[in-house]
Amino acid sequence: MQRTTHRSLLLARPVLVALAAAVALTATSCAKSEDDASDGKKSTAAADAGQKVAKPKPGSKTCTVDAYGGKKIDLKSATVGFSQSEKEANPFRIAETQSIKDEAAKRGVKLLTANAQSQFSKQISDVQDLLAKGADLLVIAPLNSDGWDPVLQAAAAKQVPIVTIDRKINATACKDYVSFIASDFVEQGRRAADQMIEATGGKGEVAILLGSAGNNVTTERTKGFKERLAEKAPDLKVVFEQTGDFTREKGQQVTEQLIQSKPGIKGIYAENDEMGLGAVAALKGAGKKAGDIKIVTVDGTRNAVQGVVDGWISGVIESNPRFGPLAFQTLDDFTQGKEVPQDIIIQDGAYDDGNAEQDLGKAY
Ligand code: GZL
Repeated sequence: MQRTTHRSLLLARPVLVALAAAVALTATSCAKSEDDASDGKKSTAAADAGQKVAKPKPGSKTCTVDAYGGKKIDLKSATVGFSQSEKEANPFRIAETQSIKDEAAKRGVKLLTANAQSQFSKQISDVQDLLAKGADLLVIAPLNSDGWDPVLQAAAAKQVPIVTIDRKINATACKDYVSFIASDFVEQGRRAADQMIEATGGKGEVAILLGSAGNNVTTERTKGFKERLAEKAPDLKVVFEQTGDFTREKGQQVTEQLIQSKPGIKGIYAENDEMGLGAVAALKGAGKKAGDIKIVTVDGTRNAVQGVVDGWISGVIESNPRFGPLAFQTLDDFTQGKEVPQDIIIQDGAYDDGNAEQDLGKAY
């Protein structure tokens, strides 16, 4: 897709120190940090109550408004449009939207929001509406990774820069969108496998409740999980995989089928907390006791972390939804002409029986 490049700026290339500043994110930390968790040590002390810092993905290229073909604007006088993908029944989405709203309010930036209610066709029309309403900049939390061309063309025609958060769109950075800010979903899968190996002793049969199809989160969380099992616990076999569409209802339905068809299943990896909580409901309904089947989930919602405290869930890998500060910092730096990373990784914590109780209040 061609973009007219308006070289409206003679930019001194900002030094990389501006880049480092652009990705500093201060947020209330909630669980043991990725570094602690990666060595597999149980967290005994409270998680670092300090800061969580996002970082440019190793090897990330940068983008400037000049290279992108945008125009320099003052964020304070701009209108930002935010497109949320899924209905806000899922605490991940509630927290994600709230983070965007809080940061806009903190910065005094006018914000327009839309929610696609988990319907991709609606998300496309939502973004078209945001452009029609005069959004100067867009932050998009995509439902799917493909099918974005109409939006990219419409935004480019109006020279409206896009920052994508959370899930990836299959397009070109610093051309179709400025930056992509997200968790490392493959690493989340690896860390979930570590917790599953610990919970099950590394032997037996496990099931995966897959996320919804058509996005990178599901494929990458599955990839990381399977890679780690093969690497560290080849006797822990995945014998069942079925999507629960990232919803609690479907997660419960699929788990009810699972325990009928695989009565010897030892563990369930749910690719998000909502499905994991659905699995807990199914096990309770089948008369199982807490811990009979080990459950590991991803997100870090309050109910799932309570499930760790109650013994129904063995571990939760956080998927940090607090994109607000980082998304607006990226927009601010970009519109001022600074270099911004094309790929930014937000740091995630984790919960297990070593820290869930003391850190419960920090889950979302
Ligand atoms: C992950 C996000 C996922 C959450 C789910 O960043 O895309 O979508 O893990 C949500 O809870 O449905």
